[in-house]
Amino acid sequence: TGTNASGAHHFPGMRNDLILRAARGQQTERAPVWVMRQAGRYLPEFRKLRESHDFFTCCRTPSLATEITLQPIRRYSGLLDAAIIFSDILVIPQAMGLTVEMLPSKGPHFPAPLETPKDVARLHKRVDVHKELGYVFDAITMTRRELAGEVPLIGFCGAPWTLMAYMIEGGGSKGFEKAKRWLYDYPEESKELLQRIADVCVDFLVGQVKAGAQLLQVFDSWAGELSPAHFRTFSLPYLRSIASSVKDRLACSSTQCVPMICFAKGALGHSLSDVAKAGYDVVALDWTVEPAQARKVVDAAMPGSAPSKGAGANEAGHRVALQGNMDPSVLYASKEAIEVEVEKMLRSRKGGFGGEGAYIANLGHGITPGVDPEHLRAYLKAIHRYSREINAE
Ligand code: 1CP
Repeated sequence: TGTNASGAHHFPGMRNDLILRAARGQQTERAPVWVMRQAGRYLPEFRKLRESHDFFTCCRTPSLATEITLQPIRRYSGLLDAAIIFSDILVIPQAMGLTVEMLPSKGPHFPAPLETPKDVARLHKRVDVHKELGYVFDAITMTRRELAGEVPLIGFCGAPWTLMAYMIEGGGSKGFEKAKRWLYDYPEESKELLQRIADVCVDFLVGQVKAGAQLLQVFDSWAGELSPAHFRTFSLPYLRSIASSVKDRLACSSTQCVPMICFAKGALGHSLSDVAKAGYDVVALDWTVEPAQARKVVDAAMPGSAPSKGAGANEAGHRVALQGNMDPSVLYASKEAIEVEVEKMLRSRKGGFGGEGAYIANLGHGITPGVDPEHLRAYLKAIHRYSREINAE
């Protein structure tokens, strides 16, 4: 049947668990690597499939979502250390009752975004994630089976602030003025909305783990649009409560706890130490942060530097791991330049990420549509080569 007596799935054993060990703060023989947006538009096989299927149809059809998730794993066979389930952060606003379309070459579009707090009444009072987002859970379970233990599977969701920003702007935006105006004009109503989104995030992430996700990432892609004070008021508390609620809920249901990654893009210049203390196992860094500096700040931030736990330990008792952080634009440069940048990231004179453990290699944001897939291959190979070299020194 594929499920055991307690209703949990059983999947083939893992043949590569590097990323799970690194996420739990351990030293690994080389740095595991995956890339945000690795399943997507830069891949010709994805674009081909999209010619005959609408974007959200791909998300809602488990066999298509599984196929797209596996495309980069197949193409870069042996080079990627994780798969990320093909979906989008905007499935939560849909589940809450808003219509979201994906317009060709324009991106996400909400025909009727939230204009004033009165519009919040249009959202469903209670969201049953099994009913609204069960297709994501089915895609995760199917993908875990197909992966057959080759690499772990990452589940994800958007963070409350980033999702609220889309729900009010009605799509992508340069300055997020409408959403930021809410924070000044309607702070209490904003907090209520953020809390409602956070509650759905928790149910959704817990459901993903029960379906087979082995690692979770929360994407606060537009955290950097907020002032430091607004980040602390309107983003950080919800990031924190998502981590603690997901961990509590998974412990109660005795599903094994999975490591969680927090990506608060653009907010780490002012809030890295707060994010390090937010209850996540891994802090994802964008490219504006210096690797060695980040390691120092994160280790210093943790109250768990008690000798039993060691520097940088979190509630789970292990060192907070880092993920990142090459500028995705480097992938437009020559393969030689890519190798140079990878080596710098892992081993610079100022100290890189290499050799330290508790580290997952990635870009500082998603790979962009115009990148030559062979340049991504050069990046992945360089990570393997330099991190092995540095670890052996
Ligand atoms: O036409 C198409 O095929 C649409 C392209 C596309 C793809 C491939 C979109 C539209 N979303 C996705 C998939 C996607 N989105 C994944 C899949 C797994 C992966 O390979 O990583 C993930 C994790 C996301 C998450 C996502 N969606 C984020 C957070 C990550 C990030 O890059 O910051 C955000 C901000 C979105 C919104 C979104 N969806 C799609 C676009 C073009 C956008 C951004 C629009 C904007 O600029 O605001």
